[in-house]
Amino acid sequence: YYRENYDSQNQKVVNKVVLGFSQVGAESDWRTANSESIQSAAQAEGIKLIFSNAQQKQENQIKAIRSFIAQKVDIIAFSPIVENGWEDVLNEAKIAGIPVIVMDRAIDIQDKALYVTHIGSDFEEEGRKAGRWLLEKVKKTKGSINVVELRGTFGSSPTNGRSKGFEEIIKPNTFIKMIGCKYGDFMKSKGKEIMENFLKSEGNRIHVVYSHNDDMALGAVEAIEEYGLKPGEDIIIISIDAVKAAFQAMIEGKINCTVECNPLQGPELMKAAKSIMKGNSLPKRIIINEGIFSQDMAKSELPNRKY
Ligand code: GYE
Repeated sequence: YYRENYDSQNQKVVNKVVLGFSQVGAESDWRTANSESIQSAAQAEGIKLIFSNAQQKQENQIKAIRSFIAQKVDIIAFSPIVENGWEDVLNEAKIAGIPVIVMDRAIDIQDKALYVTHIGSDFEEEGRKAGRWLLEKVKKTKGSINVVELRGTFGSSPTNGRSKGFEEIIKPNTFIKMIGCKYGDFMKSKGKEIMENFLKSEGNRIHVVYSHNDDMALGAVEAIEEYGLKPGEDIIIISIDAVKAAFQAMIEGKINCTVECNPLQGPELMKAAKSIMKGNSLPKRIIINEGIFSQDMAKSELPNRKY
């Protein structure tokens, strides 16, 4: 995909469109699939991609965006690690005249004109789906149901949305009790660690784990097994993302359900980038459609999974 320009001698120069993308990190299977989707879609569309990994640190993302501005890229896109703190750097992009696309995670900003569009999932709805599934699962049980929540990254939009949506469904049902929540940055190792701590303090009182992503759920599975309980039977596990490894765990009976969050957003991003270059306007919000999968569907669905 090309952009035409005229140089100082008024000669036409044709360059590939350059997209600077600042990625969150490489914390999960979801993220790996998302990065691959962006890289292959850029190649397929002939867009030159400058890809930068922020290792889960906002300051690295701010630096990356500043370097995209310095390199005079055509478009900047990023998946913001956390929701707040983007005013300054996005104002710098605006002054440089570079359009910005927010992808995957959302930002919380007053001046909505600082980005063109936000492409990504509805995290609150994912949380509601998880909550509704749990309600259905436990509605006939007697006594209270104790839930621990493995949250993602503090201040990130998927964490905020997934907590909020789940709570909205669960709260009116007072027999379901949230007995603890901890942040595990969407990483398997941290999911395991925080689950170990929950088991140490709460032990057999835990009936349900609600994990904000599959990697942390898989870490929790290990912790529960090492503790001598059966994940998926002694403790119900609800997760989000629906990556292949979670399907494998569902087939083995160790995760009960996973809400889909589709990482294959590269083609949508390139489509948006091309529209912007053509001067077309875009909707402020582009939502990715998603489903939910439980153990009974895992075997038949696994061969269809792309990530
Ligand atoms: O659920 C998690 C990843 O931002 C939606 O980030 C994404 C989340 C995803 O690390 O696995």
